[in-house]
Amino acid sequence: QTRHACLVTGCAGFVGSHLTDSLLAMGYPVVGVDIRPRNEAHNLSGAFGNPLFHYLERDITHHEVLASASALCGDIRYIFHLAAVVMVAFSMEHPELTMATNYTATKALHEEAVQAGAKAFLFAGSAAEYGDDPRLPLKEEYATDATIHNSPYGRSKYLSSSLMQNSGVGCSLRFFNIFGPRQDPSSPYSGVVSKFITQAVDGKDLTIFGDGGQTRDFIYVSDVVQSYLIAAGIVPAPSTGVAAPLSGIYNVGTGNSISVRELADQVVANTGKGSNVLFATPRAGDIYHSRADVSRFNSCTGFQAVVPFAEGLDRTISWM
Ligand code: UD2
Repeated sequence: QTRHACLVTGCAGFVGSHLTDSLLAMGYPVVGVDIRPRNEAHNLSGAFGNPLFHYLERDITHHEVLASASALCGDIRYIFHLAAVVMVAFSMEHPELTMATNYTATKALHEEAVQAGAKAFLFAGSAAEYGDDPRLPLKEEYATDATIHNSPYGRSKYLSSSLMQNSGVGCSLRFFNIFGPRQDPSSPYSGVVSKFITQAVDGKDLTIFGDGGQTRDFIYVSDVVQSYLIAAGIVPAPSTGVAAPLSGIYNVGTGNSISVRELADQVVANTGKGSNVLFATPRAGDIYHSRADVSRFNSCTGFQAVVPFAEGLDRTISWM
């Protein structure tokens, strides 16, 4: 069976590299686009040895990304668009760059994809599109222009998701807090799971911003990859057995949440180095509770996250 080629933008990142590896393992040719030079794309060490993989070092805001990618391996039918400014704090200081990267470039790539008659276009949406909406669990329709005042990041993701919805072509998966191996722990704004694990493995103290009662819906990266494959129509939906690309907006989370305090305690217990858990002032703009209503994606496809939180944590700790 012929496998159509895929484009993965942001392929050298945390989620993009896992998605790339899975597509290659299933025999799909992949053109990976990323702004990182090849020698800094450490997450792709497996992919680089694969003859099905083509790497294109490219800023996503440059023109005709799809045309350049197609020149490397012919007709591209599946587009996974993950390249983005990913840090909320950075977006506050660079609102224009954030909009250009996360919205304008998405619009341009989407237009190219529509013209080329692509089979599936998957956009990486975000829980940030809900701002600090206190209504839990968060339903897709809650995100509106009024919810996205928090950050240029949230605004740019919201506008791109709306583009998927309003054009009738393309799908936005709104991810909640993703964690797992390859998540970069090195910046002050890195995900809390990767930060806590690195600190605990090094025997350092963990710092909770606020009282630790804040909760998040943490989803393990392999579940996220599976959600992509189902939404693209590469893998059949568990409930129907039919493989077909989706359009519209879907939350992707577990539907459960745990507190940052519980997370810190579990990490310390599982790493066994006796780190202390300290408390500091809350982070500016932090939201308190976040949890996905996962019923829309679940009722369309039967998708459910399958990796229990504790197991995801163990796998991530083993990887460090
Ligand atoms: C996540 C996303 C972000 C955006 C946002 C939308 C990640 C890494 N970031 O931000 O891109 O989509 O959701 O709402 O997934 N914390 C500590 N100590 C630390 C680090 C963090 O207590 O050393 C707390 C932090 O104050 C927050 C919680 O842990 O209450 C989660 O922080 P995060 O940066 O992992 O993710 P979040 O939800 O702020």
